[in-house]
Amino acid sequence: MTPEEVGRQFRFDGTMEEHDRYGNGHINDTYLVVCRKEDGSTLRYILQRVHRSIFKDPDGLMENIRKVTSYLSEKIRQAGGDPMRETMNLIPTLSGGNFIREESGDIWRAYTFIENATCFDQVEKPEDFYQSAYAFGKFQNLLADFDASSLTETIVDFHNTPVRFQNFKAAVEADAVGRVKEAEEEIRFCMDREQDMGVCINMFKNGELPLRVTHNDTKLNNVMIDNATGKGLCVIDLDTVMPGLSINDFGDSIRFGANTAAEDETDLSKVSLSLSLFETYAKGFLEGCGGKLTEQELRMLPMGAKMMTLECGMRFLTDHLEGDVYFKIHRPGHNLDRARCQFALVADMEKKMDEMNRIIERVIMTA
Ligand code: ADP
Ligand code: GN1
Ligand code: MG
Repeated sequence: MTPEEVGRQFRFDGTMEEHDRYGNGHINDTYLVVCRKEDGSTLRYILQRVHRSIFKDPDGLMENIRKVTSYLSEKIRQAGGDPMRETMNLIPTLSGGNFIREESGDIWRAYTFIENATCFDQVEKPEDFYQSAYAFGKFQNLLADFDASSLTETIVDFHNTPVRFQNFKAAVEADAVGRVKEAEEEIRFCMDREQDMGVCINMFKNGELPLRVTHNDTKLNNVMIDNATGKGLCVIDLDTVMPGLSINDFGDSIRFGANTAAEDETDLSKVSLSLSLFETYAKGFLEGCGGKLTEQELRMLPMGAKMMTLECGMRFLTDHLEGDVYFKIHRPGHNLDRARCQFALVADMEKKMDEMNRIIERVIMTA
């Protein structure tokens, strides 16, 4: 179905006039829709196609989002906030559901567009990074009493790094599109770190790290910063909200935002971990979490950063070896470039592990 055909099936206020591709996400097909109301004014919405091949249980996925957004709405209302701006709001369909299913199994959903707020693709000001950290920490904090068992695991083993490692090895073995040869160095980089893969998940299995309701995809462009106040306003992209580890939410933000280069930078001399941004984020995240993290979680935050970067690099590399079937790419070899960049960052994090640990100690002391 075309976005116009789909758009007609949602309860938009006004008539759909325009739609354009929007945003820089790697997963969904996102459109910005403009509707004209009878009085001549316009309203904007986000319309998204969610792929069946990635999210295999669309009903479960949308039910998660419905439950989490209504829970957050209530919490925000109680705190005197504005639920229309501080959380995502699904638009119902004409038949009263919250998504449209195509024959292919792909689904479409719509949200109100959050106006006068920005999603950044790179840190422009440390203050924005601090605000994003606070927002992600607070998101976890607000969901601390949410019944995690009522959530579907929308992508099974999403941050199960040993399983990701197995998938990676299978992709190397299969060499489906003949790209193993050109990626030998990157493959070796992962193989050399086999011992690391289970560190976080084993601590969870041993009861050393608690399971929480987490976002699981905490990159900077999944949070909106209010243009007027400069504050972190709304956490978006809720497809992977499910039980997970707090250190992974922390770590994925560091992977993306504390890199001195873009996620797909090809000049690897520009890639490094900014310790100053690491500290900025740690302060914001701990404040947002409101003192709820355990000592072990705090201690493992630097490891979370390294493991999320290694896991993500391995996922990009796996996708490259499988023929770019998962992440959207914008040029040939894009996933390999992304993987190389992540591995350069992992190598720098390994050098800076002691400094990261010292920073966490300092942030705890001053919290
Ligand atoms: P993906 O899973 O592909 O990353 P997202 O849900 O993150 O998809 O959406 C892609 C982009 O669309 C976001 O980075 C953001 O810029 C924009 N976006 C998504 N939802 C909204 C919204 N409700 N209001 C304003 N912008 C939005
Ligand atoms: C994807 O959806 P988006 O672009 O915010 C991916 C994340 C990766 C990220 C890498 C559902 O995030 O897990 O860390 O790309 N999301 C999914 O940039 O796989
Ligand atoms: Mg996104």
